[in-house]
Amino acid sequence: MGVMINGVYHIEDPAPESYLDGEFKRAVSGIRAHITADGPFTPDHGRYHLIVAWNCPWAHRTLLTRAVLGLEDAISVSTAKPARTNQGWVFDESGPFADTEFSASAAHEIYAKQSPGYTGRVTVPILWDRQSKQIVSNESADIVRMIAQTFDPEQRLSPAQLLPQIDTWNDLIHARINNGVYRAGFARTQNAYDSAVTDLFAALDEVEKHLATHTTLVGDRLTEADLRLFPTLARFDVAYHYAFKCNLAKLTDYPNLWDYARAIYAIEGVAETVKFDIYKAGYFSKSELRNPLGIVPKGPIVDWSAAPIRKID
Ligand SMILES: N[C@@H](CCC(=O)N[C@@H](CS)C(=O)NCC(=O)O)C(=O)O
Repeated sequence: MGVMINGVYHIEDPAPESYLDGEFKRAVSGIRAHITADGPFTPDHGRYHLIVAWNCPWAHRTLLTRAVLGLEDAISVSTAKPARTNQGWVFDESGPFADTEFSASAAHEIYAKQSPGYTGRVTVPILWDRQSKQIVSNESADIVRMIAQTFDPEQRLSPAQLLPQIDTWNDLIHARINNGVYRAGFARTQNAYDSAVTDLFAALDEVEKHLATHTTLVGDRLTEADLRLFPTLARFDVAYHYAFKCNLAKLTDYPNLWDYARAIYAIEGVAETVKFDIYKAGYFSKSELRNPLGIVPKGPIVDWSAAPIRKID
């Protein structure tokens, strides 16, 4: 996997051990500035540009936030191709996978614009500030919260009184579900896989139980916590169930989670952020470890537009 060191992209991480274990990791703080009312990054329409990939679940939560708050015209987007190459996330010269902001051919070119030189992974999403010509943040959790809190005067997705509950759910969802599917799919030993998959499905059982008596995760209304769970649910049956061996059950086997997922899908703007074929193209792209022939399965056939019982708005 590629890595950026002092602003220069390296196809292979030259020090993967130290990157994982110590010094190199310490140097990688990520880019975590914040948009605030007082600035220097103020919530101005037309000022920011998001770089995403449709298949990336972390990017998906930022797209969902933008969509449900109706900020499509306020924050522009470039979308990388679903399959990464040795250049990492790459773009076409034109068409839906072109970078409309910089005409970049790879996301690392955007990180290279950061000064002082960036050291760390070349991940999406990236939130770029046109005014100061730098990346504000490459941390999706921060991007979601800063958009929800500063671009929406009513703070509908993260109201102050619900933040403690939202954060409790966010922690569970992040560790055991969003990241849980990756811990299962990327496990290199049977033990690591067994423990990840057991914990993932225990967490899904907890959410299923909660949704039997609640419309959503917090306050019977749509919050940031729902937008952080939804990307994993949307990818579950088409990708994680097969590609990541998360196969103790499908999303469609959980009556409450499945109804809840369709109710979120039915919210205005959400369906436009969901691209099942691209999830398949991404998660089943050629990989020596997981899918050496790069064959993409045809199914499953799932009817996301079936009317849900609950209504979320
Ligand atoms: N903490 C980051 C993680 C983002 C992330 O890991 N994105 C993946 C794609 S789904 C990526 O770009 N990985 C490339 C790499 O690690 O080299 C966030 O939530 O924004």
